[in-house]
Parts: sequence; C-alpha cells; structure tokens
Amino acid sequence: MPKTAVMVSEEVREALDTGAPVVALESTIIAHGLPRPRNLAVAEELETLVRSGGAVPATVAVLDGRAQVGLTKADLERVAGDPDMRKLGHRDLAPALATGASGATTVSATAFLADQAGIRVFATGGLGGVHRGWAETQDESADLRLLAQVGVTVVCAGVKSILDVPATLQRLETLGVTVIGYGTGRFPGFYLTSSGEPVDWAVGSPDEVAAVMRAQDAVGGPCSALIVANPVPAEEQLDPELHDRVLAKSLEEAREKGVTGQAVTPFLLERLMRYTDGASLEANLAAVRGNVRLAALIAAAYA
Ligand code: PSU
Ligand code: MN
Repeated sequence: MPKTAVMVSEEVREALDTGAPVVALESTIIAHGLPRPRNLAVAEELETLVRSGGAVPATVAVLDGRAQVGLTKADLERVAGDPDMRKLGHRDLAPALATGASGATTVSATAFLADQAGIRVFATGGLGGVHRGWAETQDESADLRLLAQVGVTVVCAGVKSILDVPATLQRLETLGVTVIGYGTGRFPGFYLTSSGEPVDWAVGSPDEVAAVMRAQDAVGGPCSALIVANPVPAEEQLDPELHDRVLAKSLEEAREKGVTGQAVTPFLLERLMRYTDGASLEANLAAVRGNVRLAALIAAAYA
C-alpha cells in the first residue's frame, strides 16, 4: 500500500506544509504503559506540553484500520479507554490496516509513521531494547532495528531499565544508530537518572541537537535515527535501591509465569508500579514530561 494509507490530521498537515515544528507522540505508553484512567489525563497533558513548547503534537495510533498521525480528543479518549486496543509494532501495521483493527503504536510503528508523514522529532518515555536473558529468549524490541532505518530524532530517557542496557547500547552501535546524551555523559536509566553506562557524545542545548540533525542532513547517505538520551531529573528519579529490589522480584515473577513476547514489557512496568506503590509511575511520568518538553524545543530549533 502506498504512503496514502497514512492519514495526517489537518492541523499537523498545515504545520508540516508551513515548516512549523511538530512532535510525534506514541500511543502504546498510553494504552499499555500507564494505568486507566490516569492515562487519558497524561495523553492530554503531553499534547499540552508540546503546544507550550511552541510545537504541534501528533499522537499516532491505528483506528479502525486507519493509520492516524494527529488525533482528536475523541480519538485520544478511545486509545486511553478501550481495553481492546492492540499493541502494534511496525510489523503489525499492514495486517491492522487490512483487517480494520485498532491499536496503539509502539516506538517502532510510531517512528515509522512519523517518518512517512514527514515529521522529524518524536518523544517517548524509554525505548524498547535487548531484554535480560536474551541468550535464551532472543527477545529484542523491534524498536532498535526500525530506528536504524528512519531519520527521526527520538527524545527518550534512554531505554527501559527492565532491559539489558549494555547489550542494548551495543546493539545500537552495531545498527549504526547515533546516541547522544543530553547534558550528560552517562546513558540515562529510564526511571533512574543514570544507567551507569557511558555515552560517547553529549550536547547541552536544543540548538546543539538541531545542529547534529542538520549535520545528519548534510552528510547524507542512508538514514538512521538520532537518539537524544535525556535523563529524568535526579530529584524525580526512583530510589535506585528500591528499583533494583523490585525489578529483581518482577523479573523473577515474569519468568515463573512464563510471560513472553509483547506482554513482557507491559507486565514488568505494571509490576514495578505495584511493588513501588506507584513511585515508578511518577518517575516514568517525570521522564516522559521532560522528554516531551525537550522534543518541542528541539523541533522549534530545527524548524
Ligand atoms: N515508554 C514508556 N512506556 C511504554 C513504552 C515506552 O514510558 O510503555 C512502550 C513503547 O511503545 C515501546 C514499547 O516501543 O514500550 C516496547 O515494547 P517491546 O519491548 O514489546 O518492543
Ligand atoms: Mn519483545
């Protein structure tokens, strides 16, 4: 199916046509990463944050077989409220479109659709990556390979700390995806300010990120994403000791229950929320908010 399968909202189309800044937002975090009904309030807040930063928000989802870039309030309510929303990675887009299905888009599907629509900047919480125990399960998020193929700038708090972070960074290197730390030489740890792993490049302002994007354009060649790794502020991070303890317990539980495939990430995020009495949720939200704010500034600096 040609690109015409991607439906861009009027507001987003107008912004793109006039060169105004646009920030794409994913919907899996809304439908499968956050508890109802707070998820709807968050979805709306993130759009407002993009607007406050001077950019137009473009939340992405598939509704009744239509890949939509830019959602109405009613669409957002549906994504947040409908328990039957599927979780759609890039590879799920064609069957979802062909069968009229509805689902939230992960980083891989969102980055792809944003790129098709001509949106350069995308904000999320934490990327998917190589899972712990990869040697047995071969569970590696499709986010990584997709990001090696689209020229979007992804603002995130690193990759989810439920993952094998060093292995994920290694994989990003192999795939040729550029990673820069925002105001830090340490790769962030999603709920934690630092994962402890080093990053090779650090920048300190939206203008510097925009300069890297322009250099990508100038250098040319096959595109790949630019990952802007933006740490959650230290005062809003999850207590690292608590994090390590509840994560070990949650991973053990996932193993015992035989949780596999697409269910692994939502399962672990939910267990962490439960075992930290909601503290992991607050850290997750603080990270996402920071990323969305920064993404708007980067989109404006690049526009
Ligand atoms: N960031 C969050 N919460 C989430 C996600 C990201 O703060 O739930 C989602 C993203 O959509 C990401 C997905 O693409 O988790 C990864 O899922 P998997 O490991 O199954 O590829
Ligand atoms: Mn997976």
